Amino acid sequence: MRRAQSVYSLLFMPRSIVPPFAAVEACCSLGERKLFANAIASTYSAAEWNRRWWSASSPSASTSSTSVKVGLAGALSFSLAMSTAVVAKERPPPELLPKEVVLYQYEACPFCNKVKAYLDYHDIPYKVVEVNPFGKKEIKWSDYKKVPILVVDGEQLNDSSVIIDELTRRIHVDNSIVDEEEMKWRRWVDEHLVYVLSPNIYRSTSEAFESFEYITTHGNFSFTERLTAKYAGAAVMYMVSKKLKKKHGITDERAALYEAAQTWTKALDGRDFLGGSKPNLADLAVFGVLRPIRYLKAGRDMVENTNIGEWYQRMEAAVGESSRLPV
Ligand SMILES: N[C@@H](CCC(=O)N[C@@H](CS)C(=O)NCC(=O)O)C(=O)O
Repeated sequence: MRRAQSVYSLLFMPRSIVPPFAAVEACCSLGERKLFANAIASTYSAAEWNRRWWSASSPSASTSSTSVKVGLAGALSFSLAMSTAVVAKERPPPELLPKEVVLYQYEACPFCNKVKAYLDYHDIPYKVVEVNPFGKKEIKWSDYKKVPILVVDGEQLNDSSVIIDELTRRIHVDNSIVDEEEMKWRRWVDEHLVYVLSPNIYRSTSEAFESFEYITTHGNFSFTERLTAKYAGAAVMYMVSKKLKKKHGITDERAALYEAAQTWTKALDGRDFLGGSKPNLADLAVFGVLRPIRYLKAGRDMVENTNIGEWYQRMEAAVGESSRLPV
């Protein structure tokens, strides 16, 4: 795990190549669905977005007439609503809820998004402090210099998996059962899935721009940093992503993404979630790291070309509204 994490950091932070963009590279994926909706509002109307989603979920929908599409989308929407309505969020007993939770993060960081998916699903309210990746002055007080850092009632927790394990230990009344399958897939997320994302979101120059547009819009950058990161960052990451591909033996990044999505879908083995009728920590981890890319081209392609869409939609419904507190 340790090894994988440090390799990951190096992977996304070839400082020798682009020192100023270290953090941007480290966080190869891109922010929450809700926030992203604003970013893409100028590109897709809600109706257009729905159309894309549903035509992706159902091959027949994309080839049929508009009216059939609308009808099918409605029917699918309805049946999905029916099938997801029963999945309630898991709320910890109020007496176990922490009183104050602060997440130090980069909006686009996959590890931070894993933690957010966990907090959202468990309805644990949290404040967010967006760290400026250039100076990191927001975490000057900490010896640990990566994000996420979660401060729970004044206590600092570092590293996404440690944070999730520790919160689970605290809020779950019965957490004695070790689920090997869940652990295996959580490791798969940290050791495999995250590595496939970066080459995909910086795959072409236009995708690199799309990614940096989001990163720089939602991260904590000054005006000048934003401009520099956006243009130079996109160009650099386009090139760096080619190196990353090679380093991880990826020949076709999209094929690797689709394969990962199909591998995950296969692991579900007909269940709604890996956890059965409700998500477990592996479901939340996969969802957390995919959520930021879902509405980028890579994520759209993934949904259109694999069977992951229905599970993803169930997860969106199960995780529900974010419990992030307004500042
Ligand atoms: N194993 C850690 C990895 C955290 C990590 O690598 N975070 C990146 C951001 S995605 C980071 O903070 N890199 C250091 C930097 O930006 O300088 C975890 O799971 O939380």
